[in-house]
Amino acid sequence: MAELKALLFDVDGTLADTEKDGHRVAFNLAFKQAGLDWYWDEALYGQLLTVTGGKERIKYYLDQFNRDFVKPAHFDEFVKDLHAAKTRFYTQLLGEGKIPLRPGVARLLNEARTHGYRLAIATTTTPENVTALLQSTLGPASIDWFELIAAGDIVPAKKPAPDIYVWAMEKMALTPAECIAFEDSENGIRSAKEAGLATIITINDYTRDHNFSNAELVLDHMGEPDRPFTVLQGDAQGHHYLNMELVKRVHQQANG
Ligand code: XBP
Ligand code: MG
Repeated sequence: MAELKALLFDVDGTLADTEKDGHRVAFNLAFKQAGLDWYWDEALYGQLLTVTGGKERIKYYLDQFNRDFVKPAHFDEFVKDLHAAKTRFYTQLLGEGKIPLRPGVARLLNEARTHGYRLAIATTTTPENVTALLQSTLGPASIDWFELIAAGDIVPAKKPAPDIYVWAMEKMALTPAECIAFEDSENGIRSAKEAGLATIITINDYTRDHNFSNAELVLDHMGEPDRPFTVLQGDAQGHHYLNMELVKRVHQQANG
């Protein structure tokens, strides 16, 4: 049986609740700055999350929810510029310390490092967004905790395609049986599962009704010793917060 060597983390929704008060707000600021009258409220944004990737999401919005908008010439450039502005607003919001890590995330990362596990990020978001989040929550040195930050357009097919996980494991010379993934969404678990990975889910408000039937474990959050998680699916084997012992057991059972 393969030994667990690496933990692969999604970012948005998993490490932090970035969507509603981060990405969504940044998109709206970018639209306003560009003189567009578009506004993505919380409910609409939930629907737009069907599509991963900010540029892809803007195009999906226009195709599905704002068909009257007359697309300018050089449409791809227009979307790219709008998205670059969104990234500036988003990283600025993170820099202001507005978005904390979810419960248990910092603790689990520290424990994994102490025990010599390899860490990596596999996300569809823009690379600058990942470094800004790590910097603002765990400090500048934390970027080096991660052997690899696989992010954004590095693979053309974003989640739910498995490509970002496959790419990360190839770079790290690891097999799926040597890794475990942490995700929060249906697109995320589809990507991780298609890449052959055991997956632990922590849900959030946007993803609680998603289909996680093939997840090894589904929790409301990772939990802390004084803030137990609720198990929504799977067996937490008597644990009340996610630590490396439980992660290892989940991995073992999935790969046994
Ligand atoms: C995250 C996303 C991202 C962000 C926006 O998905 O879908 O697109 O919402 O980021 P996951 P960018 O958590 O599955 O990685 O605007 O930088 O693309
Ligand atoms: Mg996510």
